[in-house]
Amino acid sequence: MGIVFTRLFSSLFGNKEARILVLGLDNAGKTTILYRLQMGEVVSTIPTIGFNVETVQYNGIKFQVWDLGGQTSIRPYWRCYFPNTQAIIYVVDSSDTDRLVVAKEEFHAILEEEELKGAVVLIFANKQDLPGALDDAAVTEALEMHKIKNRQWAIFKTSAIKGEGLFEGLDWLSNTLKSGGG
Ligand SMILES: Nc1nc2c(ncn2[C@@H]2O[C@H](COP(=O)(O)OP(=O)(O)OP(=O)(O)O)[C@@H](O)[C@H]2O)c(=O)[nH]1
Ligand SMILES: [Mg+2]
Repeated sequence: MGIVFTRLFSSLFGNKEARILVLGLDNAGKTTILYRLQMGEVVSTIPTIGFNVETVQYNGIKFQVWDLGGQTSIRPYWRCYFPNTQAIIYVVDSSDTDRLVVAKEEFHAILEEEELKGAVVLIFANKQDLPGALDDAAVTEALEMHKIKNRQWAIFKTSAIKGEGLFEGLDWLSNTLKSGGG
């Protein structure tokens, strides 16, 4: 089936599919989050060179979740994955205050991309279990979210290690996508 027909067919029968990119600096916790969502477990990770992709069925949506490596040298390859993306999960290490400026710059560069214009944005202020982690309001400010116009977005405090906040975020994402976002 063609992609348009597949989407129509899926949405008619309540089996919506969504392609999600998980982006963020290296060490933010993207891969840990992916496997927490998919398996409900903390896996031990190594830095991702390339990508991991898994399917997560949640709240009537089949999410195809792409977790891309975040190291400086491989960030330029993120754009290869941009086409046909309905949502971005942007993961921030809320305890890595030294690199929040870099995290902000990469984030705004993503939002400038034509191919991601329609994508909704879910931010995970991750590693809330660590001492000194900034809360959601502080991460919102650090990412300069006030500059963002014409975009559906939300931020959630998460701890991938403790399994907190992730499914609350996915609830928001699935409801937003079902009501026509992305
Ligand atoms: N304390 C704490 N550690 C976390 C959390 N999430 C991830 N980590 C740890 O942070 C480290 C990096 O996690 P990854 O999931 O590999 O990070 P990544 O964003 O995939 O990194 P790249 O693949 O290099 O882009 C690992 O040691 C994780 O166990 C969290 O919520 N709290
Ligand atoms: Mg990774």
